[in-house]
Amino acid sequence: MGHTSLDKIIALQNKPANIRNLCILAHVDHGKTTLADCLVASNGIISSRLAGKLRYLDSREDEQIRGITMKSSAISLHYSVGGEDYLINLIDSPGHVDFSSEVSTAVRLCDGAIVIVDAVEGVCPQTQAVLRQAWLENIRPVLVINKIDRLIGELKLTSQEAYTHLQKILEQVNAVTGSLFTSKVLEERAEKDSEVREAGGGDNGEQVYDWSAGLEESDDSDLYFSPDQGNVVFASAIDGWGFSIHQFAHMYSQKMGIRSEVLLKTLWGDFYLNAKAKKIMKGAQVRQRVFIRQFDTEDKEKVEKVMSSLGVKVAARDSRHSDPRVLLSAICSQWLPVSQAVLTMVCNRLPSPLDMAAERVEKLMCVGARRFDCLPEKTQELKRAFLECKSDTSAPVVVFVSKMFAVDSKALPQNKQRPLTQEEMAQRRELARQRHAEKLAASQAADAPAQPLSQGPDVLPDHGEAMTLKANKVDEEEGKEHFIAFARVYSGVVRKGQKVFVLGPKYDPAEGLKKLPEGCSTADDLCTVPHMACCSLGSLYLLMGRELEELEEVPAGNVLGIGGMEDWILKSATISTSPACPPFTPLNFEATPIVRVAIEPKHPSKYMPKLVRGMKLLNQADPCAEVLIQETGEHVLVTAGEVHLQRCLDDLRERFAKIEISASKPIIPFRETIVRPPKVDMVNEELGKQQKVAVIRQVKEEQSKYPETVQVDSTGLVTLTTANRMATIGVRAIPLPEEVTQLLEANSDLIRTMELFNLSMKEGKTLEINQKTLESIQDLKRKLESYMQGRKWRSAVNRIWSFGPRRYGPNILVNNLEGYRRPSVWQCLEKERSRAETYREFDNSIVSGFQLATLSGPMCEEPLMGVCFSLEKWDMKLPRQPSEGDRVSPDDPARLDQSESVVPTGSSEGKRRNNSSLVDCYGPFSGQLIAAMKEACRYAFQAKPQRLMAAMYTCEIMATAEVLGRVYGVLSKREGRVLQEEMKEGTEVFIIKAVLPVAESFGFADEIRKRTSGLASPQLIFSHWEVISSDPFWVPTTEEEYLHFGEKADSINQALKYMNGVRRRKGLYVEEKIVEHAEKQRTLGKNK
Ligand SMILES: Nc1nc2c(ncn2[C@@H]2O[C@H](COP(=O)(O)OP(=O)(O)OP(=O)(O)O)[C@@H](O)[C@H]2O)c(=O)[nH]1
Ligand SMILES: [Mg+2]
Repeated sequence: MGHTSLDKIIALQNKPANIRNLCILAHVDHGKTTLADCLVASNGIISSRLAGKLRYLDSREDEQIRGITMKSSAISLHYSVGGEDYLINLIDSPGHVDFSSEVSTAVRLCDGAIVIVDAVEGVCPQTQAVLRQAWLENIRPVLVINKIDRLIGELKLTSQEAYTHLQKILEQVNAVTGSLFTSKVLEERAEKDSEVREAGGGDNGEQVYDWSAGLEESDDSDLYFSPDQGNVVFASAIDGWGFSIHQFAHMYSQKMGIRSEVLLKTLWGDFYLNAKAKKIMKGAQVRQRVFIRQFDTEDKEKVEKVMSSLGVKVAARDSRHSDPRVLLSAICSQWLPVSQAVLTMVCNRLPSPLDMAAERVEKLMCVGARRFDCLPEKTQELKRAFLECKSDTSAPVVVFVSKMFAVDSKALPQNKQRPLTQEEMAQRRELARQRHAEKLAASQAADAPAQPLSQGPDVLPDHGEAMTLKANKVDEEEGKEHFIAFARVYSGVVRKGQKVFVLGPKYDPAEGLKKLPEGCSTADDLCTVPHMACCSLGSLYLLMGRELEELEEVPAGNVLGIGGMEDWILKSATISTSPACPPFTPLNFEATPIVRVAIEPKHPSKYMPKLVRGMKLLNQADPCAEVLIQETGEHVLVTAGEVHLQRCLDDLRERFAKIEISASKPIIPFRETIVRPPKVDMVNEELGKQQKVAVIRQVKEEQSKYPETVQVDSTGLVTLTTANRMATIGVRAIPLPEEVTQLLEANSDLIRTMELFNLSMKEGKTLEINQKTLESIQDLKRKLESYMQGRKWRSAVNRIWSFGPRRYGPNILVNNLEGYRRPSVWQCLEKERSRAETYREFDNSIVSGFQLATLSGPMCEEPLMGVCFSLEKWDMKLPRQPSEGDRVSPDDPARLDQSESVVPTGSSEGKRRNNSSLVDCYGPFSGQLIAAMKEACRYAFQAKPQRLMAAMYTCEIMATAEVLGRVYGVLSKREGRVLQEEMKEGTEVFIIKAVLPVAESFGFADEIRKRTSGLASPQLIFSHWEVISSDPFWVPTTEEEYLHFGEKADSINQALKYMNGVRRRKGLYVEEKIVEHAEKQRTLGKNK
């Protein structure tokens, strides 16, 4: 098949029933790009000899060098099967976990996915992650089990063993799908039940819950992968062959006259073929499996026979090649081309844009906690447009942009050298011939050497000049990166230059519809609605891997690139011609950006603006990278991992800033927390029984830690008075149980929604929260109650005052004041608000103080985690109502603090007056209270044993027995901990699961790779925070400790090392002795 013409593709774009939008998903290195190569080669875009070696879609240089894909890229292919022509919009995605955000951007635009699994490695962590991602976006997957050649070539399995091995892989994949399905059914069932209960139909919980009931009713049969269902292909992408059971069924049915339906059911399973009887028998001992035949390429005759019976012709140089693999691959790739097997499966099994499920549309249209039926009517009507996927002019245009990517201006079709047409080529040939002839003539007429060459060739230099002119123009343009929006049309037709609304993620169609006049269109240029902009689309492009083709219009159901949107879209956006269109739900990103580095140009004075501009561009071009300017003025880049960081830095250097930059060492995040007092000392002796040697010293130190205005009692209650002596507060810090901290971490979004609700209540508005979110909140509360039990936590959950930092963090403030009943944070769950509950004045200052205290702790100004502050005392001596004369002028600073503290309903007027009198020499009272609360929290925190928490990665390493020891060596050197080690069935590979502190992880992957000669390469995924057990402030106190560690106790304290590192970076005071007994050391050195 030759190169498909652009016209053909344009024609196909108008037939949504024959379009397949799909992406290739898999764990890293399972062969996505190699398979994509084979599919691309089937369209003649690259030569089939190079397929698998070229990795055409890995267009970046570093992708080629490192051998991993770093971005998702799309290509449109043509395929015909069963007399129908199909347009396949294929997106290749990266498998490395650092780039998992690119997978999210790809999955959003597709209706289906090819999930690849390596036949040897089986289901790996990223395989599970991508299956989940596909599931969350409601797209249908098909399976390709790749690298089957390795089963024969490397593992040397017999066909029976290979069958069992593959069967196991299928089971693993289906197990993942099954668990996704089960959790969904259970969720739906719970939802239904609660709806019934809500409607009053429930039996008050009398009935016994039968959780499996929902499962039995729901049909999940077509979810699973099974060769006889036609959703599995076995392939060896590198050799270009692959097949589905259907192909063999077809082949055998012709050969043996057995119906192919029967064959389909029996080719995969416990059956064998009795060749003589031409019958299929069950329960075979000797099974003749079709999918693996071992060729003996040495046996030339047999090869000839096989080739002729298959009708395959192989080029002479292949058959003579010394590597038998070349011949094998040449035969197989002609007999069973992988592209045919995969693309047939894709066309038959994956849905077209017309088959989009209503459920998926609703999910796309409902942002956050909103319900679909709460959306404005006009918005709900749009659902039909999605489902119909119509491309007539009356249909509203709906486009989603999932990412912006940068291309060099040279790569744009406008600036590219056009390939010559046939005529032009003939013309040039003619010119060259003329020139040649004249040259000949000139050399013959040797008497006229000085004569310039005749007229004819002059045309050429002319031509050349035009080219250089053009090149110059391109050079000028080169400085500019062009951004192209990676998008899909869901409804309507987009045209170049069309006017559209660009909707930001916070746009609310209800508000938009209210503000814009009835029946307004994009042509009216009305742009006063927040989060909505009006602009015209730039050029439209067909994405062809490394190339772009310009298009005039693109109908619904297609993936496309849109130029000229960089001023309107940062990373992703929804584009529509209808103001009723809601912004799509944000993409699900699996990776958390965690590696931060500070960046600086080599010559800051000269290049700072260039760096700032470059970082801005980088931010736009990468779905996951974050750039920010810290309070300290540093420019910080946050990335998902080391490989991602490297790519971002390269991009900055070479594309976006084009300057030399230097990056700091990664800034590692920590958390600060408190723990229960330990029962044993550092040498595992019980503390109570020991004689404390250094008690006196300690007590002295303890006292000197606190200023005079602060009192700390023996239970850790800190009492503090504001500077003007008007208020006294008492705070105690208590460590939260670990489960609670984890629960709060996991539910931060939910807590944020809840806090939004509470804030809007305070302002007298109500926010609609959907039933599902309410249930999750209820569930969160229930879980918190079950974890927080015992005397200490009595009714603590109901008394939660706030969460922090930023109002949704993993620390809580509890109201333990006698006689203050404030509205609960759980008020969204309450049907009615009790009247007795009102906010006390300055309630907000207490919250602000708590927020500040939890944002940066006393150890090294890192955020707190897992700490509960209980406010036990809050006395205020507020002066009486001031007289009129006390009023301050309007521009008095006292007015400022009104905005700071949101005042509860009813008392606002009173407070405004009070405030003015509270301004004393110490500044506004609310500010003092904030400061006092913050200080009190810090001292209360310090009164308890403090610990640092380190961010931890998990990693899975595959290694063979020989290198196992080395892997362990590297892990333990870097403070890693092995959680699990198991042998992969049927192989000699061990799988090691381990956790590793982020602080020790830099260069880890490289080191492992080097130490194991490239056999093991781990991927690090952020998993959780873990308390570092050593106390950074530890000094020996007991006799045993003195004996063990000596008086100075200068053995390495990991926590102290980390803490001082952070303090030093932040320019905080670091207490350490630099040189001790310097002379002695010098003499030691001499004696050596
Ligand atoms: N033996 C064998 N090797 C294969 C096969 N397919 C791919 N490979 C090899 O596997 C390695 C990874 O292939 P890629 O196509 O780059 O893998 P990928 O899934 O795109 O990797 P990422 O994009 O980095 O996630 C390459 O060295 C390929 O040569 C196959 O069918 N058999
Ligand atoms: Mg790849």
